[in-house]
Amino acid sequence: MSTKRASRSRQTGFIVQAICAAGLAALIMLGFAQAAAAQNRVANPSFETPTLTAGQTTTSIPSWTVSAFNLGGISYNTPELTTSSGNQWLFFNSEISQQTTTIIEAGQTYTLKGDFGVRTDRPFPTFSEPASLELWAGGTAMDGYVPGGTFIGGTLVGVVAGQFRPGTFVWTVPPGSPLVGQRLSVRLASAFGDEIAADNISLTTPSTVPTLSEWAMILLGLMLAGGAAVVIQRRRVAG
Ligand SMILES: [Ca+2]
Repeated sequence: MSTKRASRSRQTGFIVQAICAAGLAALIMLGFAQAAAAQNRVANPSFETPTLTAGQTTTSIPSWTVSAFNLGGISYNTPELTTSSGNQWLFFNSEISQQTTTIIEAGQTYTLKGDFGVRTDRPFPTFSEPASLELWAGGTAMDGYVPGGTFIGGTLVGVVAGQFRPGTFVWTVPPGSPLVGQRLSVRLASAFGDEIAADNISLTTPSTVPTLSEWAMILLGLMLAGGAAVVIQRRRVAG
């Protein structure tokens, strides 16, 4: 192989590496952007604040409002009930609510999720669907309720001793909805007043359509790749 050809081969190799690096960077940036778009709108969603140690419980539930009748709080994982979402979970026997900073947008789809369970040493249930996961619009979150708010909808989750089971409620804002512009709130309730546990609450919007900044990053990646391809072509012609 001649010196000139070897040099050209090295240059081509470098350009190919540069294209791969630019493509990888664009993908990473896109990944971050999509993660941001799927951001959970619920504060203290997994009840990991305040931080407890094994065996501890607290009646403090930051970022949430709680009914005066509630006898619950936050517990560290116990042998009677362990969650896959962090080290702590909520236990309650009445209502708990939180107003998010999310404003209802026309045509948007909101997905509310939560996991519910009960300790093996608190066996009930006579009833099969005791946990209520609810989405509300407007009003103010107070004392575990959303006074002045509009109940959008929700789901009932039957709990099983010793494990958390998921519940999901999806709402797409209908055309002409008078709720557009109002804040979304999340409310959890123990439908029959028995102690149940909750964890891993999330409120998200889909990220299937790239945002303007995502399109900009895709365009940047394509321009870098296209520019490098032109350079290779020119060097081949020159060689
Ligand atoms: Ca948790």
